[in-house]
Amino acid sequence: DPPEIPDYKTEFLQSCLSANVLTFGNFTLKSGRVSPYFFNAGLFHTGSLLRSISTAYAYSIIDFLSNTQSPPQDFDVLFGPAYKGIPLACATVSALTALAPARFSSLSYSFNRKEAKTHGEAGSIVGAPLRGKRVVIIDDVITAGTAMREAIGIIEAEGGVLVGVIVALDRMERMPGSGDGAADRGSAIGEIRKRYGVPVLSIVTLDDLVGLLRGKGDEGDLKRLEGYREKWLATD
Ligand code: OMP
Repeated sequence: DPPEIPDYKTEFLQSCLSANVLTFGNFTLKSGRVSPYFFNAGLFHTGSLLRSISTAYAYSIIDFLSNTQSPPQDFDVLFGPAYKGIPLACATVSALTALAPARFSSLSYSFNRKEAKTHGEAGSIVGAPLRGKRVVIIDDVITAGTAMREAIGIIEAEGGVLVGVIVALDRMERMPGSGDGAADRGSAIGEIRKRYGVPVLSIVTLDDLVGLLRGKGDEGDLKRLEGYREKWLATD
């Protein structure tokens, strides 16, 4: 039997706020957008925070697999793009195996080197080889989708078969280069779903964060968050 699913979304958001993984201020993003909040997964560096984030990823995957209408999609490798995806992939494979050993005990992880090696074992992948394997990518955040498209390119070049994507936070933003035209308002996540035909999961979304902050958080932070959301929110 699959394990019972606790309220992992709220628990996860609360641990993000208390560890300052989610912070409020003025942040220039990779896409050039200036955001009133930032999610820094690199701060999940203590043993208990690593357990907390990897357990939340694991519950999201198990939750999806036990609720999906389509036949549950098994996968062979959890791929964590360098650098931030590496500890996430390792810890989440371990968490999945602890929560559902029968299902996940032969699940592997792997990650890419940023620079290809020229000596010793060749190649740019460390961990399970990807050729012919069903691969799920694990990463921290999707904003405009650039980092994710790069990771998908690596999987394809290595001969892996992409079957899913999971991130901790879906910022629910539209893709880069978006003007104000209705056709340009698609989400980064929606584009990946359509183009590759795979599920894209997130532990939490910007909506979950806004929901938690309403009534609890700082009024000013909440206002800025809602304003930013209004400006960059995707329509699908
Ligand atoms: P995109 O490539 O635009 O989807 O941005 C995702 C990447 O931006 C993540 O992998 C992070 O490196 C970084 N990022 C964060 O870590 N946290 C945020 O809240 C926002 C970003 C970002 O720059 O958009």
